[in-house]
Amino acid sequence: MKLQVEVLRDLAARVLSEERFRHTLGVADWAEELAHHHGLDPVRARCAGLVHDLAKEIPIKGQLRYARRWNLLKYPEDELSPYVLHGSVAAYWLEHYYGLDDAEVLAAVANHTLGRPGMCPLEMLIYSADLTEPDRDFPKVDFLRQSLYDNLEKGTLACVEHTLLYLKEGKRPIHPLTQLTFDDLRRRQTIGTGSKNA
Ligand code: DGI
Ligand code: FE
Ligand code: FE
Repeated sequence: MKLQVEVLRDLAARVLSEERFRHTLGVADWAEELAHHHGLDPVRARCAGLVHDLAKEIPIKGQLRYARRWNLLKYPEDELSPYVLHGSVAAYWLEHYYGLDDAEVLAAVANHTLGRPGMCPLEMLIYSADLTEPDRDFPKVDFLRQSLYDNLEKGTLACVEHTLLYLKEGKRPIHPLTQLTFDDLRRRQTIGTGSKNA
């Protein structure tokens, strides 16, 4: 399937609750704006934003069933915190049932909750836009939005750091990919390649 904003928007509107659809539009708008600002493809950013949470409202048992059937379980923690699976379930669904063949958009959808080491700019954009879309409201959100505007890679590092702190404060288990993503982004900053892709 060629990337068609209207098709993906209609799909999201059909599958999601009103509230989740509103969040989805917020992510799509903000990701598109950041993409323009950083010289990335705004259509891809909008499309990935529109479909990133497509599997979020499937009951958790169903998400786990799909993840097992489609071989998407990679870490023991995936089953312990199965609500982190909805990105990879959505990406598989979009690729295999809707014929979406844009590898970057699929990766951005798959990795929007946990990230991964070596994220491309579109993956960083969706991970971060998801956390900082206009409806999000927490004390540090304006700081994170500004950081993302200034430098996508540094801003994404700040977003992952925020997620780590939030999970630690809530005494929730840290998924290995969240920690690996943080370590990778920090290493990229310290070896001085930080702004190349931002
Ligand atoms: O789907 P959204 O709510 O829009 O946002 P999301 O896909 O980023 O999911 C957010 C949830 O994912 C939030 O409850 C925190 C959780 N999460 C992210 N990283 C980790 C995590 N949960 C655990 N246990 N461990 C993680 O490393
Ligand atoms: Fe999500
Ligand atoms: Fe989301």
